[in-house]
Amino acid sequence: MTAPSTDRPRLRVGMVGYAFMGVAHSHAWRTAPRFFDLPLEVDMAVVAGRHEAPLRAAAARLGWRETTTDWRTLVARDDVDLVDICTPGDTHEEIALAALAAGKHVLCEKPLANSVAQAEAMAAAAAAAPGQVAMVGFTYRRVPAIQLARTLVAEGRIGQVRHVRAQYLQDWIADPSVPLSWRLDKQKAGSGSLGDIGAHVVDLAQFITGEQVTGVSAILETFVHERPVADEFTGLSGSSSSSGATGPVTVDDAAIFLARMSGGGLATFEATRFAYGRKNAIRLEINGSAGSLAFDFEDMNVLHYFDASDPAATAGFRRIVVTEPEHAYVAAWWPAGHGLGYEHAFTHQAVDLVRGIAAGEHPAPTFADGLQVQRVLDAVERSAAADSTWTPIATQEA
Ligand code: SOE
Repeated sequence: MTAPSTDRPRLRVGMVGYAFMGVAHSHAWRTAPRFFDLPLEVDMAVVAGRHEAPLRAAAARLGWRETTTDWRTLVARDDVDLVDICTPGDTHEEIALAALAAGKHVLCEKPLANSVAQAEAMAAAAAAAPGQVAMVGFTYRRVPAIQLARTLVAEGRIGQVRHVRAQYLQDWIADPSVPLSWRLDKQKAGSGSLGDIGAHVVDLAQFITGEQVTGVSAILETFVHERPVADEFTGLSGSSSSSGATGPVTVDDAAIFLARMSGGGLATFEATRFAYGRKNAIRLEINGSAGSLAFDFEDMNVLHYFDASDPAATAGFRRIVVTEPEHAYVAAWWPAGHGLGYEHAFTHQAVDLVRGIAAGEHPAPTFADGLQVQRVLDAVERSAAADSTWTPIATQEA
């Protein structure tokens, strides 16, 4: 299952974790060299996980050459150039610091860490290793329609940003009988909907507008406090418990916050996994002084654009199908109109990372970008804990 051999230098990847994100990353590592011209040959060298039998089965299915049940041996190997961290948030800091200390490039799943202190340590370690790339997996940035939205804002096509309306809506735990998983455990995940999916829309709002969130007023809520303990958790929807045992949910089920943007605009954010019928709805609407943009991931190949200078009689939201070869990444794929899916953004992330490493550049989002989002998440939690008190966030140099 390894990519065809070439005389290009190799980038030997070691991945830690092989659940949902590990599967998505594996698909990306395998697919990127087959659709994009890459300056390095990707070698899916080794995958780490705790349990030997499922690890071996996953490695065989996903195309990894070797396995190890100890991530430390993976990080220490001379034949690994990049460590890809696809584990729960409580392990990110330790693995990333070890990988950077061992001279490896790092790709780390989002959110960067479970706390600002951890994210600061990670960003500092990355800054102290300027020859190594350290990137955080805010993957949705690499959806072509999101790239187009950012370009249109940068070109001034909607003018000055007045409003950002950002929602990330899912429903996979709306049913109280869905069992506990690490995503509902504060120790492991850091927070609930806020960090798991709210982090994505904070990143996207900032990425598209080129601005930063400068303050928030927030509410968090946990609707279901006790859930069945899963015998075995097999996926996002989980598997039911037969023992009848229950355990506490220790994270937020929903996060809603008001915010100010650094350009003077106002923003609202909503992140919930209790929105029945919404499976992966990332909805962004941005209203500017000269027009508007709207996006919904559930129709991810489309961007809606309203140009306020159009004659009133014919003005309206233009439905741009973002599948032309002129659009970011699309030329490598299918003819116009054939569309991309969730997995393609992971492939684009791998492509940009490999190209960045070869060019000696630091493709965004860097660990510094991940830290900045972490500061927003932290401000949301502090605000919510203080009856929604307005909580400012210092802007960071872009
Ligand atoms: C679960 O809510 C989840 O898998 C997130 O953790 C991912 O970041 C998102 O892409 C899909 O939903």
